[in-house]
Amino acid sequence: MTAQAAPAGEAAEPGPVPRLDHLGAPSGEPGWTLAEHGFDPARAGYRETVFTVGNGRLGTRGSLEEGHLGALSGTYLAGVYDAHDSPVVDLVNCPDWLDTEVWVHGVRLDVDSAEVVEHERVLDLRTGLLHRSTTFADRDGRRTRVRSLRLASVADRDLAGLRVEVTPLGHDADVVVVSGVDAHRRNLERLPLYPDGLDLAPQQRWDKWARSTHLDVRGVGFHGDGTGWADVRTIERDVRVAYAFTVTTAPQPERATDQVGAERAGRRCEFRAAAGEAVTVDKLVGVATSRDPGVSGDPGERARATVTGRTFDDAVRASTAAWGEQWRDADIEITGHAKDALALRFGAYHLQIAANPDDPTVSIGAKSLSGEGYRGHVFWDSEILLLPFYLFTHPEAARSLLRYRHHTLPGARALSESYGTRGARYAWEAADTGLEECPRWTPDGKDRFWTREEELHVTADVAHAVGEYVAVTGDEAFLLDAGAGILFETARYWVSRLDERPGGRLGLDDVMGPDEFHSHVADNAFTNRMVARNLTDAVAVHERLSRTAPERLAVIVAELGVDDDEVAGWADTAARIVDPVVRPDGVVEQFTGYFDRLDVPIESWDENDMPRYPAGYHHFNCEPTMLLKQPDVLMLMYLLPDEYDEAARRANFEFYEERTLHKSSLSPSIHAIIGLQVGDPSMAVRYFERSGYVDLDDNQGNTADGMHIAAAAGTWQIAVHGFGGMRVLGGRPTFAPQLPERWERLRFTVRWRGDAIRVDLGHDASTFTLDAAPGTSLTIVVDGAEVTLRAGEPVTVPAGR
Ligand code: IFM
Repeated sequence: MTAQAAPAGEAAEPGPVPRLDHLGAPSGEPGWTLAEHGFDPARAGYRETVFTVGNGRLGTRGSLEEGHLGALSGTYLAGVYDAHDSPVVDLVNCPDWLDTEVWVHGVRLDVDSAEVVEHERVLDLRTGLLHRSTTFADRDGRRTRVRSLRLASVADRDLAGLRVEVTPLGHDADVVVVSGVDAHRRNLERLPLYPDGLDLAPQQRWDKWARSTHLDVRGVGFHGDGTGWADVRTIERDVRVAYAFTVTTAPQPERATDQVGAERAGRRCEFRAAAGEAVTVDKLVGVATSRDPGVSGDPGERARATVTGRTFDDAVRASTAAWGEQWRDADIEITGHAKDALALRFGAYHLQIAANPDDPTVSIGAKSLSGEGYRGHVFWDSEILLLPFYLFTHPEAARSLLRYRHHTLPGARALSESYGTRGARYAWEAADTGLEECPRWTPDGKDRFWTREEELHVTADVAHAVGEYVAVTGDEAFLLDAGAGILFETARYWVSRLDERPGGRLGLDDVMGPDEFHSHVADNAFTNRMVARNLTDAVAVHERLSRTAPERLAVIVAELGVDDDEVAGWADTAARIVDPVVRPDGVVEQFTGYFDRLDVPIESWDENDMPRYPAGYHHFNCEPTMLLKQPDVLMLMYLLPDEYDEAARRANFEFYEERTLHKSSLSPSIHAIIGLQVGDPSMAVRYFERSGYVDLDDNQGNTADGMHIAAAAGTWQIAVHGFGGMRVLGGRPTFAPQLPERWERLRFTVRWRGDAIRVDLGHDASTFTLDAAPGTSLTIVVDGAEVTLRAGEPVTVPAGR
């Protein structure tokens, strides 16, 4: 999917913050707001994505409430997938709770049928509130201002709300506001095949797409107490989704009626408003589904209970307070460079609205809940790019991501069985069941993806994440609940999947490493090493639990049918996996025969400083070359730092960097960090921009499809693990700060085993404060030297001691 490219840097302009003084102004603090000035149809899809509001349970795109030609509105509920009418499962575009019409003097106000005199929106990252102010003029020149405020509550993830305020300016008016829920929804399905070079207006962008229907609308209407409702069922998965909504107004309308269509219900409120007099319509929406874990009861009744007795103001207050709590640990602050600072906060905002710590049955799709790109499917992105952000800022959310992999173990087992192997094989693209959801072909049917069959490494990546989680949180109980099951079942898978090599060694044929330009390869270094680590981690955890929790371990192994011989077999298998070929200069061969491929130089870069394909090459014909889509050996060195020293990292960085095209938004961050580790800070700033500005500036032209959420997390990793030099080494948090010149300070929090380290890094000195119960102490390592922190006592360490 593609969208028109945006003018670089536009969203990041700090610019004047509009004075949206109703309903609580946006904070207006520099670095905390994302603003839109004027309505531009060509940028509307991009805005819809970046202005998404959410809470991990639902995400609602930043579409204008009244809709417009070319809009792609969407509310997505984590875990609500359906495969009816589509070749692979979709994250369902659920009923639209924004649905609002505003009529003044009988004229409908929207950007297509009225003139837009002024239009401003501000997303307040601190509060998660999206503020809007639009002044329309009708054909007779009469102006009316429409303002709105919306939220997806973080205090109660079943609750969302919208306030719309209409003010006739300089004229008395009959004002009608219809506010409700539209359950008539479709997912984008297949790109139309347009002749090459056809340039469509943005209003027509989605016009001819095939759409898929996932919802059977069981009914919409109003209860006797005036609460509206919409009740839908996903056709293939049979998940019930219920909405309930209340509409309240100020002042009382002259007349209020319920409008009930086949798939849409709304309250129609008619006012007589004097010039300059505002009418306000509040809508609170409760959402419940039949798949919500840990709750019982009719979804319709639960949704209704969510809105009963609630007011919009209370919802705003509670959610704002909850955001304040979240930001305490999630904030990442840069002083000295406004755009970099905004890039990090914007990313941290989107990462927070993507995760739900309370739902262990869902993970985060490649576009979070902000769009339909990749159909909401879950990739290795979750464990490798996203997890560290949550691990160090919100470990409860990290735990949920991993619990999702445990929850979907039955699907992973079934997937393994379908390939004739044992244990659990995680899907390259997963959704609600853990079964494989990755398409085989490009949407036009021309090119074959091999990721589904061959990107096996995701299984080892999940296992790796289990170890990371336990190391950082110290949550050993997680191993008993879920982690051991994941490790044992994945270890078992590898034993049955590995291929024989001469001399009793083992390897893997027909795989694809993270670099998706090369399929059907043998002994991809990344995959082989990660598999070996998966096996040895399983053995280590088995050994540890046999000492610390033998009775619980006995239950786990009995359930899985694992015995001591099998565990010994994992250790033996790990030791027999072939090591990658390493050249005398230390460069690791990405897979067998890689060094014999054509060495095609990268010679040009686009306006966003991203490498262009060399002439004649594209995504599907780089196989015979040494060109990389994204880091592979470097990713290995990033994930397993104890296996490769600095000299190895440097040699491989120098070799692979100049052959990497970064055709994945996951790519630049890893290059930035490894570059910093081997002493190349100049390149790191360049890579920071490539990663951090990808959605802020829409520099890949496809932000309209949803956020590149892994890039947001990768950008956070550049700041914390790269410039902050924060790593867990020898079981301790270590820091080796090297800030770019254009930053003055970098501040963030690292959650560590239930406590928090507040980190404030500078060029000359850095300060660390342990936020923990009085009397607690913790030893960290800064620039190679031990530093002991005591709760509440800041310690300042001069740079480069
Ligand atoms: O998981 C990634 C993959 O590494 C590159 N293509 C996009 C996927 C989803 O982000």
